[in-house]
Amino acid sequence: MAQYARGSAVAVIRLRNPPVNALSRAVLQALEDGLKKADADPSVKAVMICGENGKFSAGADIRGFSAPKRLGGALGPIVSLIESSEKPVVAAIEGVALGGGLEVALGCHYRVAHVKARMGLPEVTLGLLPGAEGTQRLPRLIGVPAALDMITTGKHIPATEALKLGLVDEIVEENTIEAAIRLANKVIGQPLGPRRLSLKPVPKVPNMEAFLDEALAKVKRQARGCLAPELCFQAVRAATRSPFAEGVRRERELFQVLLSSGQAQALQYAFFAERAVRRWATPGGASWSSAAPQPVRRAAVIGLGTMGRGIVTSLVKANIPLVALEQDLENLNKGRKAVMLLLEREAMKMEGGAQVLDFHNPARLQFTVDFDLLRDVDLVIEAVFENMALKKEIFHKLSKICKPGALLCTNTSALNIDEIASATNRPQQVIGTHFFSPAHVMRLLEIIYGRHTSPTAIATAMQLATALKKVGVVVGNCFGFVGNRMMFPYVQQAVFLLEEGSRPDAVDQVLEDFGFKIGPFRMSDLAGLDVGWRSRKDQGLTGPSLPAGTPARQRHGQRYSPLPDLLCERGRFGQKTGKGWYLYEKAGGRTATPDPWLLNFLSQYRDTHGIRTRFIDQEEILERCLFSLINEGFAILAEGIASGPEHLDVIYINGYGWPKHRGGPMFYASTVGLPRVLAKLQKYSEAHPDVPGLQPSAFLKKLAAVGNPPLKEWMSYLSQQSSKL
Ligand code: 3H9
Repeated sequence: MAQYARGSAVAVIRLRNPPVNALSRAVLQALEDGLKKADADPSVKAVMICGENGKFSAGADIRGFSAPKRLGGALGPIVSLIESSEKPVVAAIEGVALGGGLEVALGCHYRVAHVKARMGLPEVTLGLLPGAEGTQRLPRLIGVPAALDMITTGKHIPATEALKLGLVDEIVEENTIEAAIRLANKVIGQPLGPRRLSLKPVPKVPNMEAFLDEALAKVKRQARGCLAPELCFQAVRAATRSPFAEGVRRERELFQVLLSSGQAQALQYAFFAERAVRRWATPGGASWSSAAPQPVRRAAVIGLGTMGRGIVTSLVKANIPLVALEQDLENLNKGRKAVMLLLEREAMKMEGGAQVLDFHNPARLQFTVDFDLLRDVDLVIEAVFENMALKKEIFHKLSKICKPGALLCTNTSALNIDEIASATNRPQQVIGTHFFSPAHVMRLLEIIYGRHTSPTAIATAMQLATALKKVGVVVGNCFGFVGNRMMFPYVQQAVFLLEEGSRPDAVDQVLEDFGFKIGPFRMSDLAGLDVGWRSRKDQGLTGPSLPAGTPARQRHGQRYSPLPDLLCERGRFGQKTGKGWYLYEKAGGRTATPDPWLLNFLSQYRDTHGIRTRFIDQEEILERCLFSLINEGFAILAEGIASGPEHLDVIYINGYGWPKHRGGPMFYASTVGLPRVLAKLQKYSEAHPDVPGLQPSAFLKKLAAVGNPPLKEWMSYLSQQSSKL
C-alpha cells in the first residue's frame, strides 16, 4: 500500500509493501489515489514520495508478472501522472530505488538521495527492460552513454555516482525525508516545465550513429544468447530517434516481447531460486528457521595452492582476520606472494584500495607454517591436495589443536565428508565448503553436511557464504556432491561422442551455442586433465592398480573411455602443457586451436577398437550431454541429496557456467517437458545399454507418468513415492 499524509503544505506519499516496497497493484492504486488527493487539495502545494523502512522501492512486484492480470502496463501511466502534476513532486530516495522504483523517481520533478542509497534499472537481469518509460526518461536526464550502460547491464550505482551523473539533485548524509520536504517547500511555485524529463531533448553525442553501432556490438558480445540486453538497447536507441511518446510506444512493444519470452520466465525463476536456497533444510529435520550460526571472528586456511589463495583473498575481502598456513617455508613464500598479488589486484578495483583491505597488517592476515597458531580460530578451511589420507591426517591434527567450538571445513570437491570427519573427535563440527575456482570470483559455495554435522555448523557455513558475498547451497554427502556428480555423466557423454565420431570443437561449439560460457573440452583443458586422471588412478580405473586383462573400454561391466587417460599418458594436460584436447600457442597459453594430431589420434583409436566413425548431429550432442546431466539431477533429488530442483539450478548457474537465461538444468528440463526428456533418454539408452548415465531415473519416469507436473510440485511426488524409488 501507499500511505498518504499531509502535515504542512507538503503531502507525503509513503510506499509501503515490506520488505522492499515492491510496486504491487495495491501499491500502485494507493499511489495513484494519493496523487489525485494531493492534486485536489488546495492547501497542498507540493508532494514528497518516499518508501517505508528506509527503502524507496525495489521496483515492480516480480511475482506480479506471472499473475493472470499482469502488472505490465499499470506503472507507466502512473509515472506520467506524477510528472504531469502541477505541484512539484520530490522523491526521497533511501536504501534502494531499483527498476520501477527508480522509474517512479524519474517521474518526480526532483530527487534527493541518501548517501548510502543505491539506484539502478536491473530489469535486464530479469529478462526484461524498464517498462515504465525509464528507457525514455533516463537518457534525457543523464545522456545516452551512461543510460545505455545502466540499462543494458542492470548495475546498481551508489548515490555518489548518481549525483555525478545528474541522476539525483542532492545527496544527504542525515535525514533524507526532512531534506526532501525542505526542498519541496523551497521549490513551491517554481516552473515545472524544465523539470519534466519527457519534455527534455536527449543530449547529443558527437556522431551518435557510430556510437550506437559500437555500443550494439558490445551489447551483443556480452549478451551470449540472452535477449534482454539487445532489446534494452533498442528501446534506448528509440529515445535517440523518436519523440518521447513514440519512444514510449516502442518501449511497451519491446517490453511485451520480453515479458512473454521464456528467457524472462527463466531469469525470474533464477532470481527466486537464489533466494529460496537460503531456506535450507536437511532430511533429518534441521533447518534455517531453527539453527543459529556461531560468530566467526578469526579463521584459518590450510594450503595455499590455487584454491587456498582464492579462499584467503575472499576472506580478506570479507574483512575476516585470518591465518594462512602451508606445510613448509618454500610453499608458504610462494603462496604468500601469489595471495599478495591477488589482493593488490582486488584492492585496485575497490574504492579505498589496500587501506580498506588492510592485508599488510599481520593482525588481519598472518602467514605461518605453525599449526599451533590455529589454537583459537573459530573456523578452519582446509584446501590441500585432493587426497583422503592427507585430509584425514590434517583433520586429526586440527581436532587436537583447535579450540572445542571451532568449525572444521574441507574444500574437497568430491571426497566423503563422513570419512574425513571420522578422523576427528568432533564430527558434528566437520562440514564441506566446496569453493569454485577462482574462489575469490566464483559466487557458488556448495555446503555439504555429513551424517553428524550439526545444524549450527550448517548455519555457520551459510552465514560465511553470505559474508563472502557468495550463494551458499546446502547439499548432502555423496561422491561429487551435487555439482560434480551431475557433471560426470555430462563429461562422459562428451568423451563418448568423440569415440563415436565427433570432434572436441564440434561438441564445445554446440554447448557454447546453447549458452555455456565454455564447452566441456575447453573446460577440461583449462582445469587440467591431470586432476581427473589422478582421481581415476586413485579409484583404480586406470594406472598400475588396474587389474591385468581389464578390457580397454569397460570398467565394472560399464562402458568406459580411456581417451582422457591416453592423453595424460602423452603429457597432454591441457593449457598448462600447451596441449590437451586442443593445441595452445605455448604452455600456459589460452588460445585453443583444433589439433590435427588429436584428430589423427582419434581416428587411429577408432580403428584400433573397431568403432565405425559416424556423423553426429548437433541435436544428439546437446541431448546426450544435457539430458544425462539432468537425469543425474533427478537421481540426486530422489536420494534426498538436495531438497529441491532450485538447489541444483542455483549450483549450475553460479558454479558451472550454465546460462542463467535458461534457468538451470532442472528448469530447462521442465521447459523441454519431462516426457520428451524421458523419451530421448530411453532412445539413447537403448542405443548404449552399457551406459548407466543414460538410463532414465525412476523419479523422472514417475514425474513423466503423472503428467509432467510443474517444477514446484516435483518434490511432493517424491515424498509420496520415495519408498518405491
Ligand atoms: C520492474 O521494476 C519492471 C518495471 O520496469 C516495469 C513494469 C511495467 N518484487 O533480495 P532479498 C523480495 S522489474 C517482489 O533477499 P536483499 C525477495 O524475493 C523489478 N519481491 O534482500 C525476498 O523475498 P523472500 C526490478 C521482491 O537485501 C525479499 O524481497 N527490480 C522484489 O539481499 C528480500 O529480498 C529488481 O530487479 C521485487 N521487485 O536485496 C530488484 N525485490 O524474503 C530485485 C525483492 O520471500 N531485488 N523481493 O525471499 C533485488 O535486487 C534485491 O532484492 C534488493 C534487496 C537489492 C532489493
